[in-house]
Amino acid sequence: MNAAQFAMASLPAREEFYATIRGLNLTPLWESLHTLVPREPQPSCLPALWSYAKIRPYLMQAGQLISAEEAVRRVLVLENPGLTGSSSITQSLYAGLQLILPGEIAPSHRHTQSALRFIVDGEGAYTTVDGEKTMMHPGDFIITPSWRWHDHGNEGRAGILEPVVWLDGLDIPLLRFFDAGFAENDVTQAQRVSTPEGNSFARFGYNMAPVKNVGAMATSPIFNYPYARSREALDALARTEPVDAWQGYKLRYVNPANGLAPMPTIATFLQLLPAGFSGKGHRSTDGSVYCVAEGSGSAIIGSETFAFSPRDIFVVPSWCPLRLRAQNDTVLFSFSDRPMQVAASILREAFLDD
Ligand code: GTQ
Repeated sequence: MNAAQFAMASLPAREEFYATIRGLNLTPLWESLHTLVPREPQPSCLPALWSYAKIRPYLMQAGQLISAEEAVRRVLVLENPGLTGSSSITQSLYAGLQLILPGEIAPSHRHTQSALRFIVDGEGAYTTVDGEKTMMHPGDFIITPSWRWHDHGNEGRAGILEPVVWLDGLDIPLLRFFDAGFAENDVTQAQRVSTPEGNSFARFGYNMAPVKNVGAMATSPIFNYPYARSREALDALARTEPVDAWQGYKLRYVNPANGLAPMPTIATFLQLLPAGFSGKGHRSTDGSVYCVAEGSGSAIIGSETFAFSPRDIFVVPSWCPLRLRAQNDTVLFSFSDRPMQVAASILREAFLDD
């Protein structure tokens, strides 16, 4: 048969054939090849921004409806409008805003999902990871490694008792994809603190490392990267080197034990955009979640423009160009699944001319 004959004869015959083989758990690749192997990424994930000012009243309302103890984690999930029902902000990552009120404890548990916290609002909360406690301050980037016990609490600070809110970022969708999720609850609500606060930072937080008993560490042994220090680094860069036309002054957080990202599945970044910055477009296959630490401006994501203010969160889908503008000095925290893509040698990025 020639091509024309195939086209003429085939349509009903093909449909019948597909129906028949469906019963044998078979499907024809040629009907879906272009979707399965696209010319370039076709994310279901959509550009979106969550205004903190709009969300905060609902978070506080949640605080009146359920306790942290009953909820286990009192979180409003930031669900991507293109991924409804999946509790995902990108195809591979989860994000949510967690609230803990003064006096509350979010009970100890552990899971194979890795978690990051970026502190958004309020003082006086802490997290304890495997018996080491760290206080949270706005802008701090805190890690909960895979399979480590962790509980969170809010005991106030210097007489201040206020709600504390942070952004949670987890690799929940990725572990769901691999069917590799395990979790268990601890026997106690709050762990006994067995390591004095600051011990991990003293060992690894000063460009030095212990000389004894350091094994392989897939996740960073620093579990609180304080904002004050990261901010200082960006400030010094802005004083001492020219600005990058695409990303301003952007640094990645590092696992000092191996030089890689702080977590095996999630990379994190902090960048400073000087007042008046108007960046060129950049795109990469690692869709990213941004949280505004300071300043205001706009994110042009694909063809949509989102004005941002402090504490807002926005998401940039894979391969979607991002252009950043800053009205005043702006600091953005961000995270993505970059380490997974680097490990698989599939990461692509492009710095555009405009
Ligand atoms: O704090 O352990 O937003 O287990 C989702 C799942 C936070 C946590 C989330 C979690 C946590």
